[in-house]
Amino acid sequence: MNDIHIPGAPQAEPPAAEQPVKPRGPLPPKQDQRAAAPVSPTGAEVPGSDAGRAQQGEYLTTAQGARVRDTDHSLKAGSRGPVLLQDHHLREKIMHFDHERIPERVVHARGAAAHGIFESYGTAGHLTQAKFLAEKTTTKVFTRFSTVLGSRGSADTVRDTRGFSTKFYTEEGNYDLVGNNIPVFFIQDAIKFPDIIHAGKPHPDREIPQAQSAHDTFWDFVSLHTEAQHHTIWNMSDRGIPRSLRMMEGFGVHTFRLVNAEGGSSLVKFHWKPKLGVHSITWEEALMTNGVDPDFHRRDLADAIEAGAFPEWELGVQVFPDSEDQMFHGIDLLDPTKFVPEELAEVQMLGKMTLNANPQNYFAETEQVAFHPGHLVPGIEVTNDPLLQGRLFSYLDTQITRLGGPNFAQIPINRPHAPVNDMLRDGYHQTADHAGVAPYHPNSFDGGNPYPVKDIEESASAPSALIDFPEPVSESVKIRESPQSFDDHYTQVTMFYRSLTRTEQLHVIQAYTFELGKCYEPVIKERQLQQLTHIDADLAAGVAEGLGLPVPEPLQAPVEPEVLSPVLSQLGQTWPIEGRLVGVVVDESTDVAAVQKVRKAIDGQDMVPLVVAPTGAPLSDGTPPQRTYLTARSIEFDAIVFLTASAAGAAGDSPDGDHKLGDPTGDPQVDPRLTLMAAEAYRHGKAVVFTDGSPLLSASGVSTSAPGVLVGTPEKLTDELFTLMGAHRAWERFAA
Ligand code: HDD
Repeated sequence: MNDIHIPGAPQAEPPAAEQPVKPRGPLPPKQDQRAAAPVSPTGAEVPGSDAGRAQQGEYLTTAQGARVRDTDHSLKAGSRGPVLLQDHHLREKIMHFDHERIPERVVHARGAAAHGIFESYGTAGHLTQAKFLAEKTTTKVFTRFSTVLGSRGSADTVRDTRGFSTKFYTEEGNYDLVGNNIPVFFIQDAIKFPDIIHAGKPHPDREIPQAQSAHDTFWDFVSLHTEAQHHTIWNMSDRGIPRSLRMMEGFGVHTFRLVNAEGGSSLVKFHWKPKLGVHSITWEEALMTNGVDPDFHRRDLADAIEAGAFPEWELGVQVFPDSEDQMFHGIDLLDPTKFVPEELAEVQMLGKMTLNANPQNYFAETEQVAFHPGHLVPGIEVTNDPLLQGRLFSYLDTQITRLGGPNFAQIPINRPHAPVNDMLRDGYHQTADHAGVAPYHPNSFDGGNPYPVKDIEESASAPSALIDFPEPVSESVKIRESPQSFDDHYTQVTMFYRSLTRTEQLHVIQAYTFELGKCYEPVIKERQLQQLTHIDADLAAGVAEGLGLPVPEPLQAPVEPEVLSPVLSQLGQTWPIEGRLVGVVVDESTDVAAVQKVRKAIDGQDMVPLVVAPTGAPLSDGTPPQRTYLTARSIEFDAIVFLTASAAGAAGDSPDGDHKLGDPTGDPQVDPRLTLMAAEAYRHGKAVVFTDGSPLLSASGVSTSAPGVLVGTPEKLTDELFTLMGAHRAWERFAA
């Protein structure tokens, strides 16, 4: 890891801010203070040189570059008089402020992004002529993660699908893979996209709830529109509440067509596989996090990158023959509500993405980036999936409203890294100063440039994008209906549920029970229960019991799935633990040597130790704590080491006196905030370490014999702790 910026770790003291002084004569030119003062929230220097900054120089200027003497007072007719219209600085400043906001994305409004690289293994030449996949190359990327339903200011850990969009700046033009962390979608035809989104967004009368599917209109739609049941069960599973953006899979969802240099084609589904594995939080943690730290996921991503724990994903494809019927093991590859289990088609890895730099400016990059599933390069094409076909229209269209005109490809974050020689001219926000007089083809000015590939290259297979693979088109009539092969809405839903472990199934049951429990209309709950009877009898019975409703008679029995897909489960494996956060809780009596030993061991695993102390006062060796009992809450830690040897911070001693959290009836010798922290971490299945005889154990109700609870000399228990963390949770503590 880089040694400079461990989130929350001690940082060099920033220089004290200069006090404003009243100038007595001309001020000496000021030095640029940015280099001296850390500017990121964790104290790290913002990457990028000053030369690249839009704003330069020591003097404040107007937008026209004229120096400004005073920016704190408007020009008035006398110090108590009215403001004069001629004050251009005032008008320009206010005018610009008034227009700082642009419309947020109609979906996926809340997002966080990072820059990185994609290193191809160079093994895909037999599948595609796309150079960034076929050759062993490195391509710059920008990846934006998002939630779907919430507004830009909503919370991160809501139960929702996550967007996973990557822009590859290839030398053959930009390629966008605009996917989700769930491999199936709610609907089979794009014409229904406004319907599912209207149903999922807040109710139009009161505009509540924010960023949630736990309400009547959502469940009304999915219970009436049965093809949505598959995506919905993924949302109700732990996949709907990821632990981190770094610990999510990504899926292209649709089937795409790859074309190789010989013109041979294959159908593929894209997969992103996170190096850290797929992990989730518990629902209680999600609810708490939304209040305690609504920026949990974006903070985690930015901190990890800043700490040098760069997240990585492998990109792979499942490959299917480009057959006439485009079916695979009875699954219609054009149906976006179906996925192909990895047990039937393995994922072949093509390369690795590493996210290694945070954006410098959120608005310029994360907000203005414009993805589009139709941004394709030679060798990658779309299929006739009706959902994908509609997307090809929507993404171009939406940017015109969102980014204010048709020239959004010229915004720096959207600019291709390949030469651009289009014939698009003028329009709002045109920043190119096009030379030449003939932006049309053919022309006899401008040397006839630009030429389409076919006018230059003789070979029909010369690389060019959007080559329209000569796929036969069925001799059919115009018709508004889906093929029969789209009709089965339940078998894969049953397969998904039955592929999970019992612990995960219980989470699914609880999630449905919670969400339907938030609905007001009995008929909607009953209708969705009816749907569940078509998926799995145990699922329907579990949810019905929680809702206190009878289980409806199934109108059709669940179909026994031909295969299960155990790879869908998050349990039972061991994963890398780098980049995880471990709380190290101390009190006045803690031996600082032990603290340093534990910190060092954690740091040695490329994890982040965060010291939690009674107050912000440094430990006896001068180490400043990163959290206090007041600012820390269990949800931000993956594991906690309690080095509190004694009866820590007895009630009443704490600086915030009566305002302590926790159970006032507990052991008066133990700070209730620690009791709460230990009890929560225990309840959420996290690994916890206690000193021998810690009064915290009995006060928090933690059983010393429970799996994942270590008691003894904490600095000697770190290896055991790290092994426990590799499994993500002590799953045995959850009901099964
Ligand atoms: Fe979409 C944004 C993913 C179906 C219309 N979509 C958007 C984003 C992601 C997805 C990740 C955020 C991009 C970003 O970070 O800027 N969308 C999907 C997936 C789909 C899907 C995986 C199905 C497999 N989307 C879909 C349909 C339509 C749209 C069927 C419309 C017919 N999506 C949009 C949009 C958005 C968008 C309205 C909003 C902002 C934007 O495009 O740039 O055009």
